[in-house]
Formats: sequence, C-alpha cells, structure tokens
Amino acid sequence: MRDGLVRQHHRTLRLLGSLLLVAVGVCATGAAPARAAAPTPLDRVVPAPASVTPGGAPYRITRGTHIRVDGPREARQVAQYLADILRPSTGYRLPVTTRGEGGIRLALTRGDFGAEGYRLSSSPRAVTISARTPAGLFHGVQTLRQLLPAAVERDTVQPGPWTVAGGTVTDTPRYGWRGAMLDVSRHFFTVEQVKRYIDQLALYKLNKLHLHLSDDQGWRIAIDSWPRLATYGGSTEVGGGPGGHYTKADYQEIVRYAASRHLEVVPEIDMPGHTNAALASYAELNCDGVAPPLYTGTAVGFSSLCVGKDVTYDFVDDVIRELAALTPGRYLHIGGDEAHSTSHEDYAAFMDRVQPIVAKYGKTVVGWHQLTGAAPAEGALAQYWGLDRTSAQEKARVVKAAQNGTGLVLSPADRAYLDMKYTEDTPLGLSWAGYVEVRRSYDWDPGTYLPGVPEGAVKGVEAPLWSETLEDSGHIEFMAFPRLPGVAELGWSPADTHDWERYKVRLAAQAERWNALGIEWYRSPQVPWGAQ
Ligand code: NGO
Repeated sequence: MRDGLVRQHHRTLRLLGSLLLVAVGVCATGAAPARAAAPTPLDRVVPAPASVTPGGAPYRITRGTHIRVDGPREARQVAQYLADILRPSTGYRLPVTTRGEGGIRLALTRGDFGAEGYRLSSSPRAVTISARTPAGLFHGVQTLRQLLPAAVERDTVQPGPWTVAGGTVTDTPRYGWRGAMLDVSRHFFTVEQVKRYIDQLALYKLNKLHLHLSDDQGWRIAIDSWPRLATYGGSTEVGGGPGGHYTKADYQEIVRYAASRHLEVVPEIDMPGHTNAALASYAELNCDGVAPPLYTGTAVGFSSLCVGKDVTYDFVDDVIRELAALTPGRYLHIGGDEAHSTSHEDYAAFMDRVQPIVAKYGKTVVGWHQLTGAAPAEGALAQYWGLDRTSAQEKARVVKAAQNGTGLVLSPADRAYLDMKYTEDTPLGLSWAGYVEVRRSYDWDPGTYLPGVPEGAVKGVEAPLWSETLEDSGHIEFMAFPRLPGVAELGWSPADTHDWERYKVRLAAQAERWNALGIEWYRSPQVPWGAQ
C-alpha cells in the first residue's frame, strides 16, 4: 500500500524531469514508516567480515537509484550481476551507469585490498564498494546482498524498504583457496544443476569449484582422442541410471559461468585408482587387455590403470592435454586417492610420470594427500581428507611434505565432507567418517589443524560433496546447507572472528535467504533458526 503510494507519487514526479527523480529518493526515504524493520547490522554477514565499523544513518535503495561503475568489462559485469539480483524483487529499473552522484557505486581503486578484498561504505547518500579487482567488487556485492532484506532474493516484486545500515565493512580473505567439490561421477549433474550450485557457492565468497569428473562409475567429460570414455564410460552411474557427460562446449559453459561468479574450475581426473569407467571403455588400458564391465555400485579401491604399459601414459597425456586446453584455471587435480589395487612402487612410479605431464601442459598439480606418499612435484598441492583417526604415520607424511614446500588444501572428512550424514537419521549421505553436525563442521581452525604444518603451507579449505547417494539439486542443497557457509567462513574470515555462539546466530539469519532462493536445507537443532 505504502509502496503503491510512493510509486504513484513517483510517476507524477517523473514528468518533471530527472532533477526531481533525485528528490523522489529523498522523499521516499522520508516516508519510511517508523516501524520499518531495522536494517541488518553490518556484522550479520557470513563469512564474518574482517572488520566492521557501524555508524551513521542508513542508505536506502529507491526507484531513483542507479548503479554506477567505471572500469573494465569485468567490473561492469559485476554491476550487471548486482542489477540482475536487485531488479526483480525491488521492481526498480536500477540502470547501470558510468556517471552520476550517489546511488550504488562500484569502484576499482588502488587501495590495499589484496586480490579479493573490498570495502563497503554506506551512508544516506550512497553505498560504495571499492576494490582493487573485479573479484573484490564481486565479494563486496555478496556482502551488500546479505545486508539487504532476504526478500531481495525473490524473483517477484516485494514491498521493501531496501535499507542498508550505515557504516563501513573492510574485508579481505584469510586464504586464497576456498573451494567446493562436486562429484559429478557417482551421479551425473547437468550444466544447469552445476550452475545452480555455483550461484550458491558465490553467495559465500567461495572461489574454487573442483569438479570430480571421473571415477569408477562414470567418465563425465568428452575427450576427442578417446571418445568412448564419455560415450560408453559415461553411460551409467551409481544405481544404474543413464549417467551422462559434458561435451566440451558444456564444460566450457560451466567454466564461463563459474568465472562470471569469480570461481575458478579445478577439474579432476582421478588416477591411477577410481578408473573403472575408463578401463571399461578401452580394453588396452587394462594389464590383461580385458575390459571390465561398467560399474554402478559404491565400493572403492578395486580399479587401477596399468602402470607398466606405455599406452597408459599416452592416454594420460591425451586426457590432460585436452582438459588443460579447456581449462583457463591454474590447477589440474589428478586424484591419487585409494589406489588400493596399485602397489606402492607402482603408485610412486605412476606419479613420477604423470606429474610432469600436467606441468608440460602448463598446469599445477593437485592431488589427494596420498600423493605425499610419492614425490609431489614442486609447487604441487595436496588435499588432506584424513580424519581424527587417521594414523599418526599418515599425518606425519603430510606434515613433512608441507614442511618441504607442498601446499595443503584442508578437507578433513569428519569436518568438511558435506556428504557425511548430520546424524544417524539423515536420509541422505554416508557415515564412514562419522556424523558431522553443523557445529562440528564449523568448529575447527585450518591454521592449527595439523600440528607441525608451517603457517604459509595451508592454502585454504575445501568442502567436498560426494554423490553416491545424491541425485538432484535438492539433495545437494540439503547436504550443503547449512554446513557449506561454515566451511566458507573458515576459509574467508580471520581466525579471531571464530566463535560458534556468535556464528550460529549469523547462520540462523541466513535461512530466510535460503527460503527466498528456494534452497533446501537441514534444520539442525544446533542452530537457533527462529520462525523460518
Ligand atoms: C573418499 C573417497 C571417495 C568417496 C568419498 C565418500 C576420497 C578422497 N576418496 O574421499 O571415493 O566418494 O570418500 O565420502
């Protein structure tokens, strides 16, 4: 009703020209009823910002607001992305402009923001997001989103008001690697489903999308020189469904979309184990020359490429060459976990031959932490997926590699694995690493998690989501929410903001946003959700 009046008021004034449009903004602000909900406090954001200085009167988005941006195309794309979020729910035009005073402003500046940091300042005249890079602007936009009412996420016009609390947020991430992994092999997910997840990752300032593209149950990426990998090796999935694979164009569309959300795609081809789909597609890859049948179960550790055959390395070279050519990002993940059917000597010999191939095609090796049992290449990263009960010997190997220069990405299975059940009653997921409730997944410190690891060796965190039991976006979301934002916070926020009691309140406030976005989520009893 009030909004209707403001709209009518506005229509009349529009006739009087652009000068008066500014007046409408002021007038609408003045018309705010006293009982309008207080704006979201600047520190009620996930991940917790590095520094918040509240103060001053709020800013309000009105029918007259424009989004001003100057700078390269990537910066304008961030402005466009923001406009696309705000327009449907506010019903305002929100033109993206290169000049004008006040309004929402995205500014690339020289400041001391780091590669991904930003500053957001809000006052009655303007909200300004400043950053050194478009990625920083993009992360600032995520903060702005969370400072607006959750209804801003809806795709139909909502009543507002659209107020941003006054003050300044200055923010920069703790780690450069803030990842999520999606297993598209055990069950295949379409490009649209992957895009939906990408949008959800972006909301929490994640910057890496690791795609587990091959496993025993399915090969999911077209490789021209070995076409049966996708057409045959990709033709099923866990449970015997039809599976599927990405064409090169599909994969590039995912890469492009991820980049538009400032996420880098890290493709993984798991080897030498977890390769039944490849072994089934080409008999010559098997030591005995006999192709096994396709596999639709969930056991692990039974398959291996034939380490002693030269054709194995021709195969690996072709796959890595084609995949590297499709991947603008720096990393290529070669798996290396659970090679239980490969002897230690063969495993080490295989990694010695394969890692230089990755380097030859200009990429940096990432491997599961078993790679530290071989000789990790210089600059390689190891992804730690152990858990409390992992043997001291295995942990010591990882720590030693870190001391010798191997960077670590931390994905402890009993903390960061999003496919673990929350409790014994969780209808989806696995429990080999135990039950992982929301507090457990949040309440650890990547900086001190593995004692003896030098500080700079921890490159960040990643939340893997394995899909043995997951078949659609609803399943993905139910396992990721609410744990994913917690892992994102571990990767982004300074260690001194870590506090479960405060975190759970900020987390609870996110639920209304998930509802507005249609995201499925698990209503953990550990979190004070309120009325949502
Ligand atoms: C393990 C295993 C995967 C399973 C996953 C299920 C790693 C690195 N290898 O994690 O094959 O899908 O557990 O939680």
